[in-house]
Amino acid sequence: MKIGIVCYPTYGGSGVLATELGKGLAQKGHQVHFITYRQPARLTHFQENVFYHEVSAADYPLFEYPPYDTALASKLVDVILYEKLDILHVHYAIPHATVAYMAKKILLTKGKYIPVVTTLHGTDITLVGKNASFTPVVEFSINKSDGVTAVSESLKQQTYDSFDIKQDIKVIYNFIDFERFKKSDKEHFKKLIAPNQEKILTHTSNFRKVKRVEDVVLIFKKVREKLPSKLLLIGDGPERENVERLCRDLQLCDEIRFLGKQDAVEDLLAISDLFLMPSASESFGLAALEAMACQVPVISSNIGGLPEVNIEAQTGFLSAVGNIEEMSKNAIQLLSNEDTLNTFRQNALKQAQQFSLENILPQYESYYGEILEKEAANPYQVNRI
Ligand code: GMT
Repeated sequence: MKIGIVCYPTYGGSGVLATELGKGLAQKGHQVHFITYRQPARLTHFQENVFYHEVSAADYPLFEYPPYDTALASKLVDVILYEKLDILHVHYAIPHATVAYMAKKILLTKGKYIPVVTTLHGTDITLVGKNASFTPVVEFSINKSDGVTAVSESLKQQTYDSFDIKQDIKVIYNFIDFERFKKSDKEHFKKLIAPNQEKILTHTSNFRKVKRVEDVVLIFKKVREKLPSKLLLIGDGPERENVERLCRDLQLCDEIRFLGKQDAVEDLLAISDLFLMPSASESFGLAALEAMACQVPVISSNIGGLPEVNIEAQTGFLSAVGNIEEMSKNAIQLLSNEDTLNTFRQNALKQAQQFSLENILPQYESYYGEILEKEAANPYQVNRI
């Protein structure tokens, strides 16, 4: 198949997932064309069957906001026609599903039909989509997609609850590449961070408010009162300054390392004992899955899709958003008993294996097949209007 992929090229979960999906499909012999405004963060090396097309929105003094949507639609029309793509898969509804619809309509006037699959990732529904000013556009664009997937049952339900959706939404979970995310021996590295065998707690995110990174620090403070430990904060974003200030106020700066955006997250997970994800909203929690694949148990909130990933009292513990007391109690209990910790490590790996690339990728392939067959059976009726 010749597949076009549109996503945010940043370090966010949706961009990571879309890029890994494209790379996986290319490895299986499909031709994959990424159409984004910047080279996706995880598309760093040359790979057979992978192509990249950059969208550049014109910058002209008249435009207060560069017209990205128009530029993307034009690029889609051009690439889909020239490369003769079979299907377009857009990640994140806003504005990608809307722009895809526009490109589809333009292409019809040129005698080309392109089916569009939209994958909902979370904040496009839970935060942005629910902003009343976006609702009509998001709802329309989802309904006009030829196929719609969501990354968890919880997100699927939230989408039905928030919008008037006429489409069947198929749940295809996020996945993990075990070639990359696996426990490896990084003892030398561990000694640098935790010279006295302190426990290592880790958090990865884009430091947006929704991630509640301050809770991570407060949980760590309580853990540290009972157990010698260190905290690794990976990633960067708008809340970083506040979090740094909190660390200073609590006099924890010597115990906490701000590592910024890291490419080799797996090396840091390899030396971690516990992963913290106290988010206020999380449609799936790809970062938690990455940790589990590296045999790191998870203390998380029980929100959104997290209970579908992190299993209570098996792979970690889940608490109500903001329940720092309970999260730290569970963390201390888990870290205090080496046998229990090892059992949780094994459980985390086993649970993560259900979300392997090998299990999930064929689900996307057969979904594309279904959409294309539907179109072939009914060429003039399927969603062309
Ligand atoms: O978490 C973020 O802020 C990034 C966001 C994105 O769209 O890039 O992540 C969302 O998509 C990920 C991949 O499907 C999910 O694993 C995250 O749970 C989801 N984030 C939220 O729902 C807050």
